Amino acid sequence: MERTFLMIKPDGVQRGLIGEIISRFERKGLQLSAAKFMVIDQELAESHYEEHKGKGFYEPLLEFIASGPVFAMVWQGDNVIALTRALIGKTDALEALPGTIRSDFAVHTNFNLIHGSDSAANAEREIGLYFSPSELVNYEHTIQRWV
Ligand code: IDP
Ligand code: MG
Repeated sequence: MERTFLMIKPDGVQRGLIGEIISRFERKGLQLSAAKFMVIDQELAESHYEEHKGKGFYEPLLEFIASGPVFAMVWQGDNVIALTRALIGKTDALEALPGTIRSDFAVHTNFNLIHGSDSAANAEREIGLYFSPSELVNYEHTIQRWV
């Protein structure tokens, strides 16, 4: 069982896509472990995206990600990191495969709707930035044996 951090960005919230996006993970058979509707401050934005510091899109990205509410989540399931990255699609909307979230709804790379952890190490780091251990809900997800 693996965990990942997923976050609907300010553009996804403003476009009314929270339900649409979450339903894709639910239908896949993944298990929701935590969720929080919040506005990111500058310090959290910098920590989240520290790997991109110095890149051309870094400063606009920080401004964008803190520009309005986001919907932060933890999901779990077998291979959940790779599975959710596949459902999300490539970073550039032009390269995202049809049927993925970014292909279906995004036009520009800087408004690509959702963040998803790209490795187990980053997932644990990002979960820790947004959630305390007590906010992760442990429960039996009865469909797991059918997926
Ligand atoms: P990812 O979200 O698919 O993991 P990363 O390479 O980690 O993509 O980039 C983080 C975020 O930075 C992207 O989701 C996107 O919002 C933004 N970004 C990345 N590359 C570009 C770019 O070339 N132009 C504008 N924004 C970018
Ligand atoms: Mg990334």
